[in-house]
Amino acid sequence: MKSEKHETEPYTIDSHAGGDYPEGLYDHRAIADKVNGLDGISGDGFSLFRQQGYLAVEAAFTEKEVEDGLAGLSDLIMGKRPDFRGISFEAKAKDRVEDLTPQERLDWVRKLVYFVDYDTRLKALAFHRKLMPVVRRLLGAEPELFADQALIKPPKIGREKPWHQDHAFFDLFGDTPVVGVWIALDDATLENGCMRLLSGAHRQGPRIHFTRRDWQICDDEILGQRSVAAPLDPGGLLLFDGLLPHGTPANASAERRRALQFHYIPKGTEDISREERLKTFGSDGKDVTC
Ligand SMILES: O=C(O)CCC(=O)C(=O)O
Repeated sequence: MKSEKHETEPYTIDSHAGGDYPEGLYDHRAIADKVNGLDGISGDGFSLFRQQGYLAVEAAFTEKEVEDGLAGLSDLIMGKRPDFRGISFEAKAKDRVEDLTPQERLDWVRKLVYFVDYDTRLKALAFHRKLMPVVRRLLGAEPELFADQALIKPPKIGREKPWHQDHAFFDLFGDTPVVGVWIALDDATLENGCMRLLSGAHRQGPRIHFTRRDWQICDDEILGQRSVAAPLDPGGLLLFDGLLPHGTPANASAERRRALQFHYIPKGTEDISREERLKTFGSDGKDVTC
């Protein structure tokens, strides 16, 4: 199954409320350890993934592959494929999009979705010969690319992505194995919004999500927990379990933070309805508040 989304508008604007968040929500207690290269993942690395729900890998992709990824994104943002409809701007760009030069657009785009069929360089990263065997082993099945996104977090205006489980966004049974791959194309730092993760918390299963600043886990469930930050150099990546709670703070810095994110599921996985998903991840009928 492949999740389909075809926009009819030339672009969209971020529709989530966004806004301020409690101090300390993204404080970290540790920095993620990294293994070197996708070839360097040993049996211990795979065990660590199962235990922590994530594995950070440095130097997974070469400088050239990172440059190609960035060039692919820039071309799509600058409109080199007019038939591509997957650009979403930051809410703050709402009344400005038509006035931006293609070059200015680079710093107002929040996200690109479903682009792999529009750029061969980006597609090559999603199906990279070193990545696929790792994903296959983590899934325990032949991988199918389920979702592809570029998450840009522009300087100064890039909003937070509140704490969530990716599974809560996908119309899949809660026990479907989902492997996420988050690839840094710029330096992802503590300041510009690198990933924060709740190590091991994927083993607690699905969590209720609420519509607040985004579709998210309640802040109170996260505040005071011991989270891990995962700064990465360009070409580094994070492998993570679809049930692992994670989030990123706003980018108040002057630095870009561009990343790719791919999700894989076992080939032939059945989908479910939105209503079915919300029975697991939604709050209705569960006597919970946020
Ligand atoms: O890249 C980010 O800032 C967060 C991405 C993320 O966690 C997601 O979109 O699921």
